[in-house]
Amino acid sequence: MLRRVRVYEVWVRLREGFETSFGRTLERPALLVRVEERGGEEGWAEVVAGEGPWYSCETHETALHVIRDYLAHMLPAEVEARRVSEAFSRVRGHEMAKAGLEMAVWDLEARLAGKPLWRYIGGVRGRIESGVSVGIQRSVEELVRVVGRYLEQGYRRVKVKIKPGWDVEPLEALRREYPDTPLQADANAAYTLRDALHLKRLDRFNLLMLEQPLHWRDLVDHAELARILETPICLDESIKDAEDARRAYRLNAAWVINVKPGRVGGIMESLRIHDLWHGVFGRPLWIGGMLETGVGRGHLVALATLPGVKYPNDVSASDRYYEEDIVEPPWTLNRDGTITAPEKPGIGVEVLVDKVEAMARRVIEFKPEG
Ligand code: OSB
Ligand code: MG
Repeated sequence: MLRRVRVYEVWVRLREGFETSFGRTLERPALLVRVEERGGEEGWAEVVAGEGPWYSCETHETALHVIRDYLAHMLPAEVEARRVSEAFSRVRGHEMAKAGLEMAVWDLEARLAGKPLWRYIGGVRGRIESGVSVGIQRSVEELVRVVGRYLEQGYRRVKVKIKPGWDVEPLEALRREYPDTPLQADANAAYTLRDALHLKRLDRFNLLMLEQPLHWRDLVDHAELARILETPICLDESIKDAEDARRAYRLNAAWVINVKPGRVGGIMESLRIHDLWHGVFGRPLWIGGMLETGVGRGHLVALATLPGVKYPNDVSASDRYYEEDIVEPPWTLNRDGTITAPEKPGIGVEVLVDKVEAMARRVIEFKPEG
């Protein structure tokens, strides 16, 4: 029985700017969702929409609007986590806004059951493989240095952001310096099919995969590109639900999917994609990140324990992103490049509520219906 929902708008500053083909981020909004149940138990999650509509159509402002004016009135007080997304089905899109509410209910429900969220959703491993996503740097030398620092810390694979003019050269330098490091590239939709022969040059770097090279809504051109490249194609932006995953499989547009719960509307849809892509199609996936605070990362850690997760994840330690996290304990990297999935209930870390309340620029509050 949900008694109250609060959404805190906080802004967090990254230790270093994060640059992709769509722009540079130094500070980002995080909408922290806190659901409270009658008995006093709480659940937490994070809306990952950015400041601008660059990675997706959503922004933190659209998410606040859609939560306050629509989703708040659709969330029943008496609801199971697995049914929250159904309650929102009349709203088209706005997956990140929906996911924030849905995932907070999952955290709450797992806590009420006294189970870690990862066990509650069917996870099978107590440690997840951690990779690091490295933004576009000022120079190739700087990139090689930054990557070297992460490898010393133990990260199991490196993903580098690429775009036209920043692709062959940086990857060549990384391969020269780190010949055996598991390496992959993410273009965030910066190319078109006309670049196919240029992208073919990446084949010689033995990348684990090439993530979202083409248009953010495309499947057909990715299928064409997949026939030309040896490097496996991974889709991120193009997969918004399990239906998209089915289409991608039918077209052979991707070998692997980067599942981000925020992008697909929450944990339930992530599980659907997992069960289809891995369970039915027998293909691998992994869990991506959106530079989450420790709150959102808790949900990513839980999802990364699922059996179909076969590659290292974009789930790094707290200190890769932030000077100080807003959870206790912060997420840390084990020496073997893994992150431990906690045995405590829910996401397994405590939110520093006083700190969040002090940081909040806006708070919206509502009582679920019923
Ligand atoms: O495309 O995977 C992406 C961050 C923001 C927006 C899009 C992406 C990313 C990352 C960061 O690659 C992954 C992380 O949270 O470590
Ligand atoms: Mg990506």
